[in-house]
Amino acid sequence: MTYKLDISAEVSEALKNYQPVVALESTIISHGMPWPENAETAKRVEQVVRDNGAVPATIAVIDGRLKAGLSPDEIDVLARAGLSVTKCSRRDLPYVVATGQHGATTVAATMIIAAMAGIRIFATGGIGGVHRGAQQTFDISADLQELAHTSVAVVCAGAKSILDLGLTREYLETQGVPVLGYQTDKLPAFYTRESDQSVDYRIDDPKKIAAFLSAKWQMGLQGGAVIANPIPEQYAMEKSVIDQAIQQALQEAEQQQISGKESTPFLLKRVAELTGGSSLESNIQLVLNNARLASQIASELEQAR
Ligand code: PSU
Ligand code: MN
Repeated sequence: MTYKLDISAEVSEALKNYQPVVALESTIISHGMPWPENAETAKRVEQVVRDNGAVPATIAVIDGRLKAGLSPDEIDVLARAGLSVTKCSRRDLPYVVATGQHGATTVAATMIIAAMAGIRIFATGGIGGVHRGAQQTFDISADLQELAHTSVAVVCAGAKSILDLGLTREYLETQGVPVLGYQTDKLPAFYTRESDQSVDYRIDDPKKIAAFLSAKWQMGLQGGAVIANPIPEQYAMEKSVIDQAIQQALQEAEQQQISGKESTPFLLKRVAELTGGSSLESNIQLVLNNARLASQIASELEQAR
């Protein structure tokens, strides 16, 4: 059998005309937020991309076909089905393709399909990383290896402190993945604007971020980059509140022996439950904020060509 990549008419037209395109992931839809906020957010994010002069390409697997650009109905299918949709990272893609199933793509799998389609900029909430306790569990997200090899830049609000941010930084450094801070010197920690980790380079202007990426890729330095964009001040959460929720979620995960691909969704869900609706609103707002910046960078990258 051979795989099928469906690039939507709108996305394919944009790519043909060298218009900016921003990839968006679907694990955040099926596994990252509850219905109906997940579907509403996915559509709002697409609208923010359009409002900022770029074309959105939400990425997923539908009936075994790779998709770059989903219809509103396809977004609803993934959003309603929620956790019953297979969470797809690099390892899982062949399974959903070969069996003709739906797949909600993680950062890693979204990067793979974006690269196949010719899309270089991707906006999401947070990336996977090295988990706390990875010294024992070896739990390191495949997102980090993908960033090492696949030439797509990921705009995110840093990573949640369910992860070990220091080890995540070390891993990215070893793999040669640059971590850029947009208007910040500190690596953001998703719900909060700062962590105790620094970024590699602070760059305050989307045009200069585009210049960085052009320089990297023109030199043939394959791989991605992390563009860390802090959550807007007014939506940031109190550090003590979020730290407490994360502590408890980690403890429960250990007690219930949650491991493998279940680990991240379990922790995200528990943190959201423990902090009530406020974390969901923060989560939505930071994704919209990342879509805005990604669209600006994608526009600058096309203008620079
Ligand atoms: N972090 C978040 N929200 C998310 C994810 C991570 O704050 O929705 C999702 C992304 O799709 C990411 C995936 O690529 O979890 C990482 O999962 P794992 O750790 O199993 O690789
Ligand atoms: Mn893992």
